[in-house]
Amino acid sequence: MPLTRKPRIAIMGEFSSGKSTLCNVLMGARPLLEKVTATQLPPVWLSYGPDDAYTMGLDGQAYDLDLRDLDQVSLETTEHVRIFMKSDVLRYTDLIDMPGISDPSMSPEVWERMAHLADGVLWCTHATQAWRQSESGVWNSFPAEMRQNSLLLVTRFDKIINEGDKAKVLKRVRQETEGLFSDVFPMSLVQAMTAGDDEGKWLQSGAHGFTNALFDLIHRIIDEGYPEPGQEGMPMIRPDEADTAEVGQSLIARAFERKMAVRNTPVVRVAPRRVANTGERLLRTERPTADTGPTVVSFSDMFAAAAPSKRS
Ligand SMILES: Nc1nc2c(ncn2[C@@H]2O[C@H](COP(=O)(O)OP(=O)(O)OP(=O)(O)O)[C@@H](O)[C@H]2O)c(=O)[nH]1
Ligand SMILES: [Mg+2]
Repeated sequence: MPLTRKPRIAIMGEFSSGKSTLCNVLMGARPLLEKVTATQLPPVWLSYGPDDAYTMGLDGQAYDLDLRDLDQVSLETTEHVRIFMKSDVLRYTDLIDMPGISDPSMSPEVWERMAHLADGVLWCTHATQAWRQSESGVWNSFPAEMRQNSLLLVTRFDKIINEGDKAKVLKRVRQETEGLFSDVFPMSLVQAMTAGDDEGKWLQSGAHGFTNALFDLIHRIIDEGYPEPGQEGMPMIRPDEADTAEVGQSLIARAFERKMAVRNTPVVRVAPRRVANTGERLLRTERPTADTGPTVVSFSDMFAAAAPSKRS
């Protein structure tokens, strides 16, 4: 039975491993999020909706939050910060930007009490010290069912200069995390964030493969999830309609939109016909009808769709 609410994807990892930068890459650069990156905060739960924010206190009360006061949010009395904004990627999933798992300036309780909310995790591990014992310890304490809904990002990959070293790190991390994540992606988040219309840079950043995997993951969570208690029999959650006033701030969101069009294309069933076995493997991709646009989302498609920006 499918999920009746949006999936919630937590972004986790050691401190300074790129969690908030990843959030920026997903949502598109926004001044607000730069502030989130710069401040010691409890978990930040991001959802789609008209601009609004509150803090949820440990006393169970919600308190209005003016985002200009973000740096005054108390770690001692706040369970999480909730921010609503019309960022396209949030039409598909909620995101929870977690503090670092062994941040010396913060008790693990700060993220532990929110961890149960996550349906899946994007785990950021710092390339030059990837997959430390502390990370493996925490991840092993999570339910095994979450592994297939989670991706491991080897971030700051640009910090490893030598190609041989890159391959070595990736091989070791893949070996040590075998079966623990649905997939592993080396990424340069800074490169992805600053790629602009430079296709080479975007591809080199690793963001393209990650985007596809994330889209699939979100839909797997929806398709294979469970309805909220009391919502059994309710229809499956669908992405919010795009709000024309506020369009596509990230290339990832643009790519999602194209992939969504393909996903929503009804599959036309035709009688099977005999095909001579030529030994070639047939590509099992859905075939879009003529008016639904390209099946393969290329960088230039995404960028053409993203520009010109409607934000001014
Ligand atoms: N070169 C490079 N720098 C990166 C990359 N990802 C993140 N950084 C930088 O690393 C620093 C920390 O990144 P954040 O995104 O704040 O890390 P974080 O995991 O949110 O950190 P905490 O919330 O403090 O635990 C920032 O200065 C980023 O610009 C990357 O892929 N390459
Ligand atoms: Mg952060």
